[in-house]
Amino acid sequence: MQMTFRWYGEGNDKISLSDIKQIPGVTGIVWALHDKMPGEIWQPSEIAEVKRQLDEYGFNMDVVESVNVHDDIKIGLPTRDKYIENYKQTIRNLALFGVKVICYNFMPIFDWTRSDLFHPVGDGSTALFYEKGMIQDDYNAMAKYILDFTEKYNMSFPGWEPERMAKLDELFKAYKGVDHEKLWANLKYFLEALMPVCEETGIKMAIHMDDPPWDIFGLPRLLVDEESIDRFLKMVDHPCNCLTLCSGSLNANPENNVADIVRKHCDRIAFAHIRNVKHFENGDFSEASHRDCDGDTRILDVLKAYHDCGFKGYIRPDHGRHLWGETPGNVRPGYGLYDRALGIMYMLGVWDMLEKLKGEK
Ligand SMILES: [Mn+2]
Repeated sequence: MQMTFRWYGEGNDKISLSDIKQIPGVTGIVWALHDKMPGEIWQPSEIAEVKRQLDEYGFNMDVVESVNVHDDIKIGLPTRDKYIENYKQTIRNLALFGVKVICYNFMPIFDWTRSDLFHPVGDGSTALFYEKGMIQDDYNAMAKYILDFTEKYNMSFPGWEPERMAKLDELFKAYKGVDHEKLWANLKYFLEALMPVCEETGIKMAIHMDDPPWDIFGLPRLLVDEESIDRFLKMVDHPCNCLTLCSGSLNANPENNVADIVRKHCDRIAFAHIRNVKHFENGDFSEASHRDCDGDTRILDVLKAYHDCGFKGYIRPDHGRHLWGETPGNVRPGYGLYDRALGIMYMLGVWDMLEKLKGEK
């Protein structure tokens, strides 16, 4: 297991590389060129600049999250081939700098979705929250909440580019007719086109689970449970076609047993997101600390499953709560410093103990 930490880049993240360096056990930074629009080629000179910054602190740049997929590819428009060619070129350019894993998602229009970004947890901290009743029919209300927030605090969220969101109605029109089967077919087309370049460069494509793992606003979502993950891996049965297994995304549906999925597909998990989720009876959920008993994801079982499988891939704390003065405007929702650092120490504590017990056997 290789511990990593997501960082939004110089001038785009209040957390510094020097801060991250002080968290024990972190060897790599999960990074991206956040000013790139989906479909644009990432240029070697731009990647080189990030590499220079990370080298200064001895961090590797093995994992990119995300290279976003252009809507034309997801919709399956004739123009998709041009964007797929661009994606291939980005893969080749990233390989020049030693990148090993590209995390991406294939969610139509919206990326992760929440109804409250700073919901009180009850102990003075706040966390991302999903109120089921609020995310039903009116996509404009939800999008307005997120976009007003980004505008007020002068932030941009990956997958929530204002340029795209300004054309929401148009996007919904373009996705009309893209049902589950069509979206599966478009995902297959995309991956089959990429696999030869992945093979040539050794880069793994690691799809992120859909968050939350069910259809929203009438839009189909694919990577939602064990069955759909099985289907995905079989559909393009190639060692470079991998998963970013996000425990929090999957466990937003309490029926999903994340540890079972880890054991079943460990060799195809390139990147592990560890996050804990607390469920409420009405279907709402809140994100929680990484400690097993603070949520319902069974973090200990998940970590044990990775350990039992001899997991060699990358892992990171996913979202964290906002603590100790982290408030709207001075922290990226879900991506504060403190709770993610605490999460790392919790995970490393569990892992070190599992290693020790293995050694004593
Ligand atoms: Mn995740």
